[in-house]
Amino acid sequence: MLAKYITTPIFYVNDKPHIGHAYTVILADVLSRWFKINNYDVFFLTGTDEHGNKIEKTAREKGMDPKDFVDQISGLFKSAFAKLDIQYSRFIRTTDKDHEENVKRILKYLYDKGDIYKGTYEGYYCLPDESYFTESEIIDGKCPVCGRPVQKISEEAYFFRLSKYKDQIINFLNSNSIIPDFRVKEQLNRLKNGLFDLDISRKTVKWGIELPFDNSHTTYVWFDALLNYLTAINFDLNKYWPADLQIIGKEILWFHSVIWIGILSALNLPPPKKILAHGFWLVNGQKMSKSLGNVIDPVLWVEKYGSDAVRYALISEKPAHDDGDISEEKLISKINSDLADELGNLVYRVLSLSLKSNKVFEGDDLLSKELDLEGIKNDFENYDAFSALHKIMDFVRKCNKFVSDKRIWELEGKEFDSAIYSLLNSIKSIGILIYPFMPNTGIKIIKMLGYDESYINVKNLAFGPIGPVKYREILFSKVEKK
Ligand code: ME8
Repeated sequence: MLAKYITTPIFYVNDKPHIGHAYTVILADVLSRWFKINNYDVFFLTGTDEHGNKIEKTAREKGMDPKDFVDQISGLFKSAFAKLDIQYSRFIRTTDKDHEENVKRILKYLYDKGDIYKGTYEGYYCLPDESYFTESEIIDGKCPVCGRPVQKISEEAYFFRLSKYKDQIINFLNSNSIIPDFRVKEQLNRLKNGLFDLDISRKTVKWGIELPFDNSHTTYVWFDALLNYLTAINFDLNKYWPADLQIIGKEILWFHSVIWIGILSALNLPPPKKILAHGFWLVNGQKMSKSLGNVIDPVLWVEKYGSDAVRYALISEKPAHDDGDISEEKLISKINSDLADELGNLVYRVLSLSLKSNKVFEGDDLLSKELDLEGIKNDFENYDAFSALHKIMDFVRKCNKFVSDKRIWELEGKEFDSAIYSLLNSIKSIGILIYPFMPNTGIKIIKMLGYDESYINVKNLAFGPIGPVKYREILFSKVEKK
């Protein structure tokens, strides 16, 4: 069985998950499920990033012990992901024992190899972003990423010889491995300012993994965090590394396309095959923030509209690499038009007609040519879930048009049979193809047609005798707009 290793970033546990976090894991889940129904052995990793100053500070502010605090918030991520039907292989936490051991083992290896050395760190630190900047990077004394004030600091620290691996990093950046490719230039431009060794330890932070060779320091949270991708597959590195796809948001591409590649090179490991840097969700054109009170909680949406609708709305709204706007109105209009009027309606009308005769349908294939299966497969190979979903929905629309144009409810005999044969097979294909996006809907469709869940596999897409239909149900009801 061919293996596929797909990862998401591990999320900071300073607050509960919002719709942006939900999007990343949904995208990873959609792609993972596609490869699963193509008979790949998929390892899908997600989890939480739990060390560092910011988290320790947030915990203290809440009067909590950091460990109790991270347990609580990590639990919220886990339960949100369960509600969103995220079928991960492992939910890793950087406080997991095996991860802490792995980080120490790797640090020791790099230290013994001479790739980690002691020096003095001088620079500027942005606490909310857990990021360090040089004098030339900060803008008017503010963080170049978030615009908040930075602190000047000078302290003893251990450094990772990132500069030693510049060639490998540049090779990676030029290797066609980043989606979308226009982001490569941004990283190469930033590299022109020089590539400095990375300070990877903190004396001042207590909530972190101690360095195995100097216990007065803890490991810088990003160095600790990136290694999660290896901890999770330590049991079979040969099989799963290099990762096939590492999905991240565009704001952390530097960490993944430069620092991470440097660390991997030092470990003599190849870089990931692809990194997909997706864009950001805005709400009415604005960044989500607590102070604006516009943070969308995915769990509330799932409770109101179901996880399939939320998954559908996010994936269909924009190509992954773009920024986009999301709102409850948009979600509702997608439920009403795409899911109730198009998909739900197609399944309900065709199955209602089929149920009138309790038989196996055979006949001429009048519809499979309308399905761009090659295009869909190709989109998935390019990790373009947005484009694949639109092709599937185009097919749904074509099937509805076929029903109306042919007035199939008026057909009889062989003509009726061929129409129903074609439509039931099309609906079967739609059930299988829509499953990665909307697993509950895919399963419902397949069950109505008389198959069980294990039938959901790309090898079962071919048209053939079909029926009798078991039952029919309404997949999506319209939601009234307030
Ligand atoms: O950066 N729109 O964690 P994080 C879309 N722990 N996606 C969004 C988003 C938005 N508005 N906001 C966040 C970290 N995301 C580190 C990662 S990996 C070794 C360590 C998503 O909790 C997006 O995927 O800040 C982004 O990369 C991730 O959440 C950052 O989550």
